[in-house]
Amino acid sequence: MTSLAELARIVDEAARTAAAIPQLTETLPELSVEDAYAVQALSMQRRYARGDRRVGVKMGLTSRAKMQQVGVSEVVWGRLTESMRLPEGGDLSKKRFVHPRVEPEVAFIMKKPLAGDVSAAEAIAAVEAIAPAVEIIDSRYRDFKFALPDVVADNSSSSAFFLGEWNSPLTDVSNLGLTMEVNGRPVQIGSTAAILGHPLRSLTAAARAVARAGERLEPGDIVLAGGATAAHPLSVGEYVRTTFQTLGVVAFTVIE
Ligand code: OOG
Ligand code: MG
Repeated sequence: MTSLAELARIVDEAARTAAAIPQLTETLPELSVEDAYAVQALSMQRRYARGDRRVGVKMGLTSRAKMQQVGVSEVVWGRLTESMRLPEGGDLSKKRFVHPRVEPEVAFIMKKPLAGDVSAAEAIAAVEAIAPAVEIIDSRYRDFKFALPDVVADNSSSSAFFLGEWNSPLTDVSNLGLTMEVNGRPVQIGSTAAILGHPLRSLTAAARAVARAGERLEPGDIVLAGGATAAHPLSVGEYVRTTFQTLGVVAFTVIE
């Protein structure tokens, strides 16, 4: 039986070198979700050992559109690192990724620790600010196809993210319209309500998820709530601009 450490090495190398791999469940159909989270944790330790740093967590598959697009119907989570955060308005180098896609999200930044079973009121009281965000996801599996344990082991496809301006934590984000345009043409239209009915539910889910792994959301941590629409596959030359009602704009350009 392949060790969890060996699986962590495989997914880490695939991400580091942007080289697609077969699904782990092809050869290990019995891989449990619990073991997959252990693989994720081990693979992230390899990244930290190379000098990267955890800056928060991302929630995934928190909207029906996302679940349908990838055929997995469970909420997942992963870790965000410093090197994944890219400057808003800047470039995204496509060659660093296997087959990147972009999706509109909402980001929270924490001012207090949060973990375990918390109410929405407790969660928002721990938030410093809220920003419009886009996540760049990049499954390391061939053809962007995976089962639940595969995607979990692969840090839930996290690969990069852009944040817009920070807004007051009191901003009502329950149902904000958003439009993602590529070279001026709308490719996705939606609402933050698609994220578990309210993005704050994603934050309470994040607090529960990290506690199960023996961790906390820490002051300064960023939490990405999950894509509100299906993700858009990126091509070189695309200028992607996402406008969120009230929250603001996030834009970037895809380069070689
Ligand atoms: C899995 C990660 C999902 C989201 O926001 O729903 C995700 C994937 O679609 O590759 O990041
Ligand atoms: Mg996402």
